[in-house]
Amino acid sequence: MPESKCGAAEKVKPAANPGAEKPADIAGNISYHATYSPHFAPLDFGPEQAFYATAESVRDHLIQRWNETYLHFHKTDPKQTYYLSMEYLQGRALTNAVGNLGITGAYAEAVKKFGYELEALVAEEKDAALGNGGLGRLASCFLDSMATLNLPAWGYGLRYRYGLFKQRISPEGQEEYAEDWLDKFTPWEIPRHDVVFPVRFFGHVEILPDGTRKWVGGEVMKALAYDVPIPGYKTKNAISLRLWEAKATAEDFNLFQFNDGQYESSAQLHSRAQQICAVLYPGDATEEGKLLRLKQQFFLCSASLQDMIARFKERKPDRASGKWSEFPTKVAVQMNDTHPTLAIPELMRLLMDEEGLGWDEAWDITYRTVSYTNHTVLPEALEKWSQIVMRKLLPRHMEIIEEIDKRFREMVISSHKEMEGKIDSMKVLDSSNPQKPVVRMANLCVVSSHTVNGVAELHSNILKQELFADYVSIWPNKFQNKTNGITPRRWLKFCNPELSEIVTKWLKTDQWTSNLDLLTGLRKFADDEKLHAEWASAKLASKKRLAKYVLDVTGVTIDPNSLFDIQIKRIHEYKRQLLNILGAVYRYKKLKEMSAEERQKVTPRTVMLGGKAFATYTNAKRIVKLVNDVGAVVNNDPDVNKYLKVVFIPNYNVSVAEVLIPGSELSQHISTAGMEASGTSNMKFSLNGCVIIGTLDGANVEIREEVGEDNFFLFGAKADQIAGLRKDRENGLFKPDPRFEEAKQLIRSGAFGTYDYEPLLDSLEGNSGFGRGDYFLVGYDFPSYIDAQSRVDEAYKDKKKWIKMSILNTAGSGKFSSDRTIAQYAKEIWDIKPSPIA
Ligand code: T68
Repeated sequence: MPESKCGAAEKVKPAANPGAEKPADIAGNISYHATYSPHFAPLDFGPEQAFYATAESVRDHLIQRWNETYLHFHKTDPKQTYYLSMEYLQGRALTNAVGNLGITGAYAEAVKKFGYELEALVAEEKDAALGNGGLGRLASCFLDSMATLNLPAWGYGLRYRYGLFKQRISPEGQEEYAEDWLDKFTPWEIPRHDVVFPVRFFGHVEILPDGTRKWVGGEVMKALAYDVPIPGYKTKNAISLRLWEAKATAEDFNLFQFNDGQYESSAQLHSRAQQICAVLYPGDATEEGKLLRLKQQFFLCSASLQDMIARFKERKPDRASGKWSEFPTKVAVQMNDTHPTLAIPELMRLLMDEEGLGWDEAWDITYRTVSYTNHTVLPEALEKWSQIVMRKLLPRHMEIIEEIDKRFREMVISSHKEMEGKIDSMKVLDSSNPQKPVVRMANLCVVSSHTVNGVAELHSNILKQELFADYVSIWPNKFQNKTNGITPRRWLKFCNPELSEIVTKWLKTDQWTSNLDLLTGLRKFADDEKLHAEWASAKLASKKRLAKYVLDVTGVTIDPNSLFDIQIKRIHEYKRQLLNILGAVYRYKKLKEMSAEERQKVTPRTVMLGGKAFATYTNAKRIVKLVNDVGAVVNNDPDVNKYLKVVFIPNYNVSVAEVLIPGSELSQHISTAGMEASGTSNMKFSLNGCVIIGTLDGANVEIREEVGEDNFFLFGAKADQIAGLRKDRENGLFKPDPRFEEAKQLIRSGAFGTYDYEPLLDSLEGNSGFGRGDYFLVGYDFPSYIDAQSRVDEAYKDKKKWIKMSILNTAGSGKFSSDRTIAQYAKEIWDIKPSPIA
């Protein structure tokens, strides 16, 4: 072997049991990759190069397991679930991969031989941020659980060139930049040049002599698969996240035009193909933007369904000649919100037009195959696509949707006469505005899926009682709840090693990592002083790490002995970051009014907020600006900055969350009741021994039940009061609390700068009107929020009490493992069973 940049290079075949591999062999394998899978000059072996070589060495193990799992599923032909999602927020993969494979220690030792700490190499990896927020991260937690539970299940998504934007904070506020996660290369994907499907757009429908219909013409692109192996925890199974990329072919390249100097027109289809996977959520303010999003959605659905059908046939070749009734016994398709709804008409089209089935048979198969998860009840977030755009882009699908709509209406009239009056709101096509007829995607999902689920008890009840109430009388058994969950591996074991060692020590087992209910075993030690001491020291270690991070990224020094109070999530008015910052403004004002002696009795607090505002969501961006402006004043005010700091954490993403959550003591989940479907960061905080201040909304309700009322700071209106409170407000019956007026007044006075906050503050005023009338009830909930915050301050003074609350939060988090959620989906929706490789 030649001498490489990092010593002798020896290719070592990955051991059948990765845990048995010696650090020296691992080091040899890493140097092999540095030499023979080079991405850099041969003499370089800095942290970045070391990261890539290490990741490639880990990838050998992943590929081995992924191959075995693929073959195993191929041979045993189990029923398999396909999770269709436009988003996956995977974050970094290295820690998770070595952790799930059980080889963290050996790899840490191996990289030491090159003078590196594993943590330092881990930090070289860019986050895969192919998602916006909760919905995308949920999909990633689900993949981890599917693999861990040995379920035959895969994820399908898109390989966006640029994922969620990078956020920078300037004096003007948030700025967005393309996040180039593929800038160099990602070691975690396997390009599958053998897995390619055509996907058509535009064109027209032709009627063949036998009366069948066929979609022809238009433009055809190729979907190329990239497989990301997803290892299970302490199991041999590794499943696939299959991401599609759009490509044009050499035939689409006009060499004549190119040689004639017409460079742009020579490669038009290539550039249109590139647009499809260029960015996650391209802006949809323009017609072009809307069309592009619809193309993305269809691209995902069409490629994935063709792939599923190919696999269905491949596993038993005699199926090719028509055992279609078996399809729903072998394939379950879960639609992650309405974004992949086009899977419904696409499956119908493939079965009818490509495979020759009749409507009834195709419909029966489709209905038994697909199910739908709803993640929001906000009316503006319920997708509606223009029928005109849809007919142009997908003419055959539009015909199929029209037929689904027609048959649904006929069914209601013939079998549910009592619901006839409700047809207008239930039907799929809404043509009430003849200028802008639309397809209601959620209605299409409900009508065509065998099961519809919400993501927390409260949310699922709202679906049944409000949003989808009319359908319940037609299909009483179609609606279910599947309370969300999070993977305890990433969100406790790997991100908070100090706390997880303590948990393992006191429970005398590490089995909690795959059986999270075992955490209840901590309850009996909730008053144990030794545990308290260990718990407090683990928390302090995480707080110090967080304080260092904050200093690095913001330049603000924060005191690890102050109460760390965190709110991190997408910036949205319903999530009420504005309530949080108004509370901080009020706290600042009171501190200013106090004497120096009085201040000394105050519980010092560090309020941290982080999150991205959608680029065109002006009020959300104003909130980001306000948080930063308040921070700049408060943090530099020598009278108060020992007692209060306000920090905006820039560019919040999965790896930032992995530093913030372990260091948190109080976290805010303060949405207007009924508006947050579930929330999942609330589960992560609580699991890490952080106490929640929150409304009775989404999964907060269940968290509070599990951890106990005394260990949760509750405030605010309840979901069933909201409509009435809004009505009261419209009738001029709302009397604002003077404290609320004081906070707004201080901002208006210019205490935090001269930026025009009026539109934001104005949204909290008046009794009604567009962008006014305090739709999210910040003013109504403000006094009870401030009171709850005072209870927090008091509780924190009693260290023993606080630690106990913290322990009981962790102890009560067992229910919120995504293993539990996925086991329920597997049994109650998908009807699939674990299939471990031997
Ligand atoms: C979130 N939804 C819910 N949506 O808001 C959250 N929407 O309560 C829940 O915990 C989470 O889903 C998981 O169930 C989203 O994250 C989106 O990101 C989204 C994206 C595009 C269009 C609509």
